[in-house]
Amino acid sequence: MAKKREPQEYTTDPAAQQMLIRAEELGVQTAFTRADDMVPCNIGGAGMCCKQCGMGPCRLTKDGQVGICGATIDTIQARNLTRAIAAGAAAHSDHGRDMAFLLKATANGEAEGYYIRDVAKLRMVAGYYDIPVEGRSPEEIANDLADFYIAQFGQQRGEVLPVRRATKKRQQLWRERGVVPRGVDREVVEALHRTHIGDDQDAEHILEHAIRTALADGWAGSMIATDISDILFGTPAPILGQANLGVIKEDMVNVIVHGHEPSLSEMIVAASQDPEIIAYARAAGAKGVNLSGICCTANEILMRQGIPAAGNFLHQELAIMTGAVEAMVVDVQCIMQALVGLAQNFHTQIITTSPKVRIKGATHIEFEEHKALTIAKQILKTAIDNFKNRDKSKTYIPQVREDLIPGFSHEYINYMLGGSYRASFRPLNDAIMAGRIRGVAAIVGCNNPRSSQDYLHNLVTKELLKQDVLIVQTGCGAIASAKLGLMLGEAGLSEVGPGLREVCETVGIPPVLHMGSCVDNTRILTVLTQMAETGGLGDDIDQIPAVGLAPEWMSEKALAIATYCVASGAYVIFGGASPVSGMPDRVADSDIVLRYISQGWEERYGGKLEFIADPQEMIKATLAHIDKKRAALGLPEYDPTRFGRSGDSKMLQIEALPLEKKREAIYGAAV
Ligand code: NFS
Repeated sequence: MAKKREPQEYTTDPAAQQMLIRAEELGVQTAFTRADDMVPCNIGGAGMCCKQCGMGPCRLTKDGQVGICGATIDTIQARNLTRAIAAGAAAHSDHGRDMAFLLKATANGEAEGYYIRDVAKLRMVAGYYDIPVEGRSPEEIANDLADFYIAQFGQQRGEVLPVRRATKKRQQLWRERGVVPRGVDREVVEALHRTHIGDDQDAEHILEHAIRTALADGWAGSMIATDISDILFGTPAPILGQANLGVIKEDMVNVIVHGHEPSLSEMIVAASQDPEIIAYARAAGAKGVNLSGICCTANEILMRQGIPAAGNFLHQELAIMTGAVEAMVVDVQCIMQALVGLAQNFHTQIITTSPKVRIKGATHIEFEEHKALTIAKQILKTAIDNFKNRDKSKTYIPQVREDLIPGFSHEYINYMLGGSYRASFRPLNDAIMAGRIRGVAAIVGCNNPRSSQDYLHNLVTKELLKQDVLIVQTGCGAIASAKLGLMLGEAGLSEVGPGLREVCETVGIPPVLHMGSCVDNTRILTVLTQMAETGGLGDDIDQIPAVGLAPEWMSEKALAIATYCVASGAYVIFGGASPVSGMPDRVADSDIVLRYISQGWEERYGGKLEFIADPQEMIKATLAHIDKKRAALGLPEYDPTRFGRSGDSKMLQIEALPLEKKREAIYGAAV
């Protein structure tokens, strides 16, 4: 059995620490304690176990050993990784498909409570695919766009068309390598086919299809999901929000929405503001209904409505332990089965809503878009009816919460840099070219109870900020920074390098930009593409001084994201353990795949995937890559002392100096 850790070792979040002490008092298990009890299988963990057929599972632990069918270690590892990527791509893309059906139903007046909120985005997206917009109603355009998007999933031949939104050079590269996805579903199905017993048995060939499958996620399934969420619920723009368990309120009916699809959560937000529901809650003795979110559902409604986030992935059990949550409403993905058993210690109802997800012991209220508002109200009334069952003696809400400003969609970043008439990435490119901003890092992904919650995220984020690296975030990583207070204008600036600080002060942005849920990682692809097209930083993503990091990854979706980012030209660093690490000290050549997804992919796509457990090494590798890309572009070497003389804070400091010191501070000692 692994060593049992103390609450302070489980997490760096003070609210979570309080709740884990509470868990010990109550004698309940959590993912943190289960991780202590469950030693990971080192053979499976290294990708060296094949359980694709009934002759095995075959564990290849000796030099030169092969499976019963003769499969070699690299074939097995490539199969395992490709299957994980296919599952991740399937999860994102099935979400995208459901959004496309919702758009269709909305366009045809069949989706109760939904309407098209962002007509400008609808017209813009339709324009990418030559769908006529002039003289047509939003519903007509939306109907055609929905049909077009639905067809992208089942398309059999040709190319998925959102790839047109990549740089010309990148599209060309994908075509030359034969990896442009034909249809989203086709690539996922083919990934499963190729990795079945007795099929594709050349690791590099299998991994080329992993690239194609991941591209079907990033440049189709997920991109479709983000587009439609913006069209139906509004493209995010900065808004004030809060994060952490302290957003749960003692005197209100607390409902937590958890999962991924904004279709349900947005409707629950609407229902919670309905006078009928507010009156119903008051009649039950509460002040009203207090909504908050967990995981990517949290990000969806935080970005658009400012609904607070109760926390990230590892907060789901902790929220229930507050004893103050009347209902946790879940849809799909990242929902722990342990919630139901844990909730039995309290009065919390776990309500499943998706036709795809049921959990034994949970209440199922199936969500259906045709009666969405009615069902959302029914869910809230179920929660309100449960308020009377709350046991005050079991209530414990840690008073920890932070303010934040989320809502940095690529459209908003473009606008904020240039205003309505000059919307452009030019100022960002210029700041990178001058060296004010050293480079950009996207720090995204999950929590993983194998490491201390948020520790790796926050350590890497804080260090890169000091090094003048602008950070964009999504998913549970974004909530980690939010809880730390790094997403609030000036609040995040005290620890930021001088050049980056100047830019943040001039533009009026926090140094860490919250760009949304994990599906919204496609916004990062769009930003990088627009940066390449703006000029000065090469002509494709692989030339930009940028790195993607997922320090605490755990889900298959994260692997799919990593792979489409690599195929798009990015260097991606994952923390924790590699699922294809092999044991090269015991089995020679068990790291062929590990090396291939780094050097091999870099030669082919200009991007690479590496697993680096040590955070200091992660930071070093990030900065080295950024500096290497700067040098390749002929940009000046990064110099931390060069900037930081202007900017609001500097001017305020200078203002406070006596006259003679002022002159020196502005012009330097030599003047
Ligand atoms: Ni992303 Fe979002 Fe969080 Fe990981 Fe799960 S919620 S889709 S997978 S755990 S970041």
